[in-house]
Order: sequence, then C-alpha cells, then structure tokens
Amino acid sequence: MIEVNLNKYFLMKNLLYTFSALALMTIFSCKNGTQGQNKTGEIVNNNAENPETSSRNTNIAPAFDGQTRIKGVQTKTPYKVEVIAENLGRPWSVNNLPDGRFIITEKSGFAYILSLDGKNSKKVSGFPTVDSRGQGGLLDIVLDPNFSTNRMVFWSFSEPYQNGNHTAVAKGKLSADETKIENPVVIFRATPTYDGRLHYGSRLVFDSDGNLFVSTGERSDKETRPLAQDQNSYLGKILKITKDGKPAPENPKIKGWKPEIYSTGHRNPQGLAMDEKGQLWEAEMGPKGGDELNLIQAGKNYGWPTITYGEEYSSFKIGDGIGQKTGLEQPVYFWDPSISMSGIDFYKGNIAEWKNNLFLGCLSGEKIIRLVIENNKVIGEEWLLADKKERFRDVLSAIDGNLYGITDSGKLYKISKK
Ligand SMILES: [Ca+2]
Repeated sequence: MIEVNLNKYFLMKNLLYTFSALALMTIFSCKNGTQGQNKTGEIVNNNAENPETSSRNTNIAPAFDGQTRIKGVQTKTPYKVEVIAENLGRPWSVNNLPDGRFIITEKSGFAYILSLDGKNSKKVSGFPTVDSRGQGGLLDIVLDPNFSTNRMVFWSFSEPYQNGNHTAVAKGKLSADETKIENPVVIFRATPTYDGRLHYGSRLVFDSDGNLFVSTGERSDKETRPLAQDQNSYLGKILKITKDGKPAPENPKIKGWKPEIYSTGHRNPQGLAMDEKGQLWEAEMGPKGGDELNLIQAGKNYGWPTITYGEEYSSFKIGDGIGQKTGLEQPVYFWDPSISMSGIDFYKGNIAEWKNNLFLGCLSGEKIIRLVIENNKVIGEEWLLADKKERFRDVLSAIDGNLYGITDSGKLYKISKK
C-alpha cells in the first residue's frame, strides 16, 4: 500500500511538473506566436516568422526586401507522409514515365523503374560507365517529349575521361522490356575535363521548343572556380542544346560566348524547373551561406564568384566580399545559413493551396522547402518533413497529383492529400 501511495505521490508530482512546464511553454510560445500540432503530427508554428532561427554567416546586405527570410507560411490542408520504397541505394533523380510509374537514377550507373505503389522495381542497365566518386555518377534523367513514340531518354553523368572527368549528356532508347538502354550516345561534354570529384551540376529540363536545358557546376576547386565567369568554358553554366547536342538555335549570340551557353556565373546548380508560364528557375548551392534561387534569362550573368551572399567554408570572404554589382543578376531569394538544395519542382498536384508553389529538396538542410511565389517574388516559406532528418536529393510533382521526394538514404517519400 505504501509503495502504491508513494507511486501515486510521485505520479501527481510529475503531473504537476508536466503541467507547469506545459503552461510555461505555452506562455513562451505565445510570445513568439502560437504552436500546435497539425493533423500529420508535426509541430507547427502558426506565426508569420521565417522558419530559420540561426544567425547569418555574413553581414552582406540583401539587395531588396524579401530577398531572404520572408514570412513563414503554414499548410492548412491535412496531408499524409509515407515511405513507399526503400533500399534504392543512392538515388539521384526521380521522374515519371507516361503511365505514372517512376524512373529513378542510381548514382553508381543504372536506373530503377518503380511501380506507382513503390512495391515493384526493375533495374535498367546499359548506361555508359560513370565516375561515381564524390558527387559524381549517373545524375539526372528525362524523357524525350516524344517518348511515347520514340522511347528515347536523356541523362547527365560524370564521364571518366583520361585522368579526369566532366559532366556529359547522353541519350538512348529504353528497350521494349524496360531492362536496358539501347544505343547510348554521348551528345555533349561540358569541358574542360578536370580531375575532381565535386560540383557537376546537373539537371536537365526540356523547353517547349524541344531543346534541352543543362546545368553544369564549376567543379569547386580554386583553379576551376573562375571558369564560371569564362564564357569559353562550359563550367558553371546553364546550357541549351538540341537533342543532338548542338547549340539551340535561339541561344543568345554574344561575342566571346560558346554558342551552347544560355546563362553564366553559376556555382553548383542541382535544381532546374519550369514554371506554369514556361519560365526557367534554377537553384544553386552557394558557398557557406550563399544558396540561391534564380530566375534564368537568356544571356544573363548570375555572378558567381564575383558576387555572393556567402563566404568560404574557412570563413574567409570570397573575392571582394560583395553581394551586388552592376551587370550581374540578383538571386530572387537566398539562404544564409545554407540549406543545400538539390532537385526542385513546381507543384501541379491536388493540394489546392500548393498550386504553382516551388518545392526544394534539401541535403544538409534535411527537409523539403515550400516557397510561395507571386509575380516572380518569394512571398512565403515553409519547411516540411524536417522531422524525417533525411537528405532530399530530388522532388517530383508527379502525374498522379502527389509530391514525391527521394533521399540519399535510398527512400522514396510520398506526400499526398489526406
Ligand atoms: Ca548568383
């Protein structure tokens, strides 16, 4: 009896502590806005504060109000988060086949075709050899706009060459039994070849004119970084090429620029997506505290490494330590600290309040970011799936009306309306 009573006493005491703690938490959280749990069980913050609470790395002032840390927004529609496939190795990109199944690249040099429920997968082989060390490997994959009739796919990869490698784009035909790529041919090589393992880019997006946008990284090192500003090099660029790897005919014809270059001055662009108006958006990993979202226009220079809102990982300034310079484009939005976004996509699915919002898969940031964009300005930011602690490598607003995300841990997440 005594034991029971003692237990009761401790229980009451614990309950009192719990209630006091909860009351204090409520008081404190009310100061900063209200907190609660949404129907997916995530703790949500209903105030208008940006979700970022850490200090910036640099004090380089934004070029305009709302260029960083815009007000926070909160999804009201109840949604469900599921892992529908795992053990996918190191997936890098996810896209749909016309029937809604998924085609997913695996960094080491093959692809998966995955059923819509994620339960059945088959391997597609026949891709040329990749250099999968570091950030390299089989990277993005997209379908030819005429895939339904010609079964052609296009992919980017780090191609080993002599003593180095480079980002390359290839095409080939998906065999009728979906087990291999037939007649693969490399159509473009983003030279110079370099002996490194970092900053390959690269995403692929078909424009409505049937030509292909390709993003390339500047290979990271001190000796290659300046090539992002060298218009005679393919490093640190958005390129636009035909299906045969030739310069797209409408490309800007600027003296001294390689004819494939569409825009220049990029660091490591792993995000590329077209909005509903046909405008091209790019997300690039900056240095420490300089991740950017850019609206890409032909013939423009996006400034790396001359201007940036970040600094070296050693905390030294980059160049003159400036964020703005005449003649160089400003990012629509930037993040400091870095969120290291990879794949991005505009939402076309069945959660009405997400329509045309941009979703960004984040690596070290371990979340999916939702941006509300109006008149080409970011007007709201929300962090999703942060509780999963996953590195999201790519996101897809899929044909079935749901959002999907793949992770470096080999999972495919499905985010659907409840
Ligand atoms: Ca820039």
